[in-house]
This record gives sequence, structure tokens and C-alpha cells, in this order.
Amino acid sequence: MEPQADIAVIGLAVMGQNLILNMNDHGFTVVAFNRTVSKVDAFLANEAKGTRIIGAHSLPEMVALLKRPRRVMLMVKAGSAVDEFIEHLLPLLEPGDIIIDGGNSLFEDTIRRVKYVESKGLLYIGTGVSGGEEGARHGPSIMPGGSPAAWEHLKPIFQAIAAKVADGSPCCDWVGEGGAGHYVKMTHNGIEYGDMQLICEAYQLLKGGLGLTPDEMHPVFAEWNQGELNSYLIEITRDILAKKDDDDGAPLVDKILDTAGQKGTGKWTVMSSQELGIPITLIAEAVYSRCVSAMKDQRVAAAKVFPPSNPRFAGDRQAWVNDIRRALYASKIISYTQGYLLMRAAAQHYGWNLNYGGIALMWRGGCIIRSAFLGDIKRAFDKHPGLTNLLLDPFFKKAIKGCARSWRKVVGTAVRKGIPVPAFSTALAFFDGLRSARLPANLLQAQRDYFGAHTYERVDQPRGQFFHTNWTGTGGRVASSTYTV
Ligand code: 2AM
Repeated sequence: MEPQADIAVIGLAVMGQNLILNMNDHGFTVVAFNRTVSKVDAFLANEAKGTRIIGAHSLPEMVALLKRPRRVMLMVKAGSAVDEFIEHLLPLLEPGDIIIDGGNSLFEDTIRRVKYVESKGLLYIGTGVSGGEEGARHGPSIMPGGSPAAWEHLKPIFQAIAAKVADGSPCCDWVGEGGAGHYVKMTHNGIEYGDMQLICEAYQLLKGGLGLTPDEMHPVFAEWNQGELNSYLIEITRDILAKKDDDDGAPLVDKILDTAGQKGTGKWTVMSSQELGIPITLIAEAVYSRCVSAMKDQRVAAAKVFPPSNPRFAGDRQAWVNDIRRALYASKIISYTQGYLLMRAAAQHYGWNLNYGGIALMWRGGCIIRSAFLGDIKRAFDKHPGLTNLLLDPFFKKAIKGCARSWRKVVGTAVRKGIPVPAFSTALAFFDGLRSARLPANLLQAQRDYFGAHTYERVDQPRGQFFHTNWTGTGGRVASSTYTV
């Protein structure tokens, strides 16, 4: 058969199928393949019926249908399935052909695969695809990285199928070399963990502190969605709060067990932040909060031993609602500040040239963290591409200042009343740490020098000179850098 297909997609699970249908809608001819070949026929007979989509029953048949350079996109389970398909594909493809991994791969695997596939003369792309089933079908956020030479061959397809913002710009652009695409997607997921935790803490405050019912909270979130918090996650929270149980018409949210799971990308973000030494405190708290939630039996037991006192906040309800909104907004600014610090450190460490405003634009639509807020971040980087810390941008500086009083009031009252607000409070602690020109690390350095002769720098001497003190009179004069016991 004549090569006629623009791209092949392997993997007919939900994301793969929807991406194929989306590509078809935009005029591309797609050839579909799946390990379990019967799913190809089922897809053609059902979802893909009446479209231009072609099915292949073997990899050689699939490859023979592709125009050059061949574009083969994997939408399979992250991990060994990707490596296996790369091995199967390499003998069938030619130099210049492109293998794309659109799954949720760990960026370090992508770094390795880019090098490996390039060593065989082919090109490799690891791309984040966000937006779930709906996004994949009608416009996801797409974050591609890997072999730069592949981008011109993928750009027309990816930008056509991606979500668009109001001015028509696609939520897809080149992210960077190696594992940059998957790194940015991982960070996106970490930020998603943070955003969700912040909303959950606001919900807990409205519920425990103000005694609002889901029906009473629904209009609160509807109103918040009209302002600076306008976002997909606030919008779905609004709708969740209004949803009733089919059985008795009571709010469904109250019937859902309060233990959360995690799939790993939040954890990976925190692990990477530990490697790079960047304080992603809010995302870390979001991950750990899920872990605390999973300790249901222990929580139930501890609640009997340490029963909570009356958590109700005194004072004007509407004023509190506004305070909680401002505390959420300020904490969210901190979370994105931390996320951008992480990406900046990763770019430096792995040698990527990341476009930070471009990343905000990619996240502006299509993905789970899409929000008006990301438009503000994009504007901040447009004005000042070298911005090292989001808090130093005039817009965010003003926003944080405007929220500070409410933020402290909410965190302080929650602490006094025993309502857990780990993300709100870690955000505030980070903010206060950041604006402390002097921290107690002088004492820490003294302790380290005392027990381990780790040396310290002095405020009255130039940086880079290290001193050691014989603190007890019995220790040696030798510092640990020159003498290790
Ligand atoms: P399957 O339909 O044959 O199970 C999501 O699980 C997608 O990844 C599916 O298309 C699935 O194929 C594919 N997949 C999962 N593990 C795989 C493996 N080890 N090898 C190939 N494909 C795999």
C-alpha cells in the first residue's frame, strides 16, 4: 500500500484513542496500532467508524503506511512498554524518522531514550500530554522535548490538535532538549497536586471553620471562579459541591471516603526538588497530605484520644470567606513561585534552555491546572524573561501584599482552632523565610562546626573563606574538609 498516513499512534487506551480522533478531526491521516491487535478492529468498528483512520495489524504494516520522515507516537503505559516498542521499531525505521513518547514517562528515562535513539540515527521526542480524556479529544496541553530536529515535523500536527487560548495561540510549543518536555509535565502534575490541596484546605476551612454545607459552598466557589482564582479546578470543585447522591439526594461529596491515592508524578517532583536542593515545600505538603489522608484508621483512633475542640471561627462569615479566598490566592502564588524555581534549577542542571513564559502559555489552556492566573504568569515573563523569582514581579508583589493580612489571619486562626492547613501554612513559612535577610542558619553552621568541624563563613569576612573554631577546647584545629574521621 502507498505511504499515506501522517502519523502512527500505538496504544488504544483512552488517551491514545482520543488523540487519534482529535488528529483526524484536524485533517491528519492516522494509522492506529495496539499490542492487543483485536482492539484495533474494535476501534475501527466503533469510535473510528466513518473516519479516515487506518488500522494496522502489525508494526511492519503500520510503518509501511507512513509518509517520511515517519512519525510514530507511543501512547502506552510508562516504563518497560516504551523501551520494548523502541526496540521493535528501530529495525523497521530509517535515519531521520521520529519516535514520540506521549505517556507519563519519568524524565530521566526520556533523557536516556533520547540519547539511545539518536545514537541509532533517529529522532526522539518525550512529550507531556495533559488534559485527561476530554483534553486529548478536543485540545490538550502538549509539552514536547527531546531531539530539536524533530520539532519542525511535529509542530503542524501538535499545534493543530492542542488547546488554544483566547487569542488563538496553541497550548503547545517546543520545551527543550532531552527530558525537558517530560520534566515540565512532571512539574505541571506536582503543581496540580498543590492546587488541589489548596482548594481542599479552603473547603475544610469553609466547612469546619464557618460551618458551611456543600450547598452553601457551591455559590462561594462559583463566585471565586469569576475572579483571580478562575480555573478549571475551582470550576469542577463548584460543580462537585452541587452534585447530589442518586440514592437520597444528599451532597455526594459528603459520602466519599476521605483517603486519597497518588500515582507518582507528585512524588517525582518532590524527589527531583530534593536532588536539586529547591524548596518545593507546598507540593511536598500536598503529597504528604495525601499520605496522612491514607492513614484513616490511625486518624480515627487518634481523634478519640485527642478530640478536636470547637473549630468555629468567630466574626463575620462573609469577611472570613474573603480572607480564605485571599489566603488561597497567596498560597497559590507561592506554589507557582516554587515550581518555577524548580524548573529554573533543572534547566541549569540538565542544560535545557526553557522558555518560562511559553510554559505558562502551554499550561494556560487544555490542562488540569489551566487558569487565568497562568495568563498573569505569562505576562510577567513577557515583561521580564530573565525573572528569577515570580514574587519579584510587580503584579505578584502587589497581589501578595494585598493578601498578606488575610493569609496570616486564616493560618493563625486555623492553627488556634486545630484545623490542619499544611499547604497554606508552609506557603506562609516559605514567604517569611524568603523575606528574612537573616535566618538562624548561623546557629546551624555553628552546630555543624561544633560536632563535625564542618566550618563556617563569617559576616565580617568575604564569602568563600571558611573558619573553624575549637568550640570545647578539647577538639582539634583541623576542619572536616581537610580531615575526615
Ligand atoms: P494492551 O491493550 O495490549 O494492553 C495502556 O495500558 C496501553 O498501553 C494499552 O494500549 C496497552 O496495550 C499498552 N501496554 C501496556 N503495557 C504494555 C506492554 N508491556 N507492551 C505493550 N503495550 C503495553
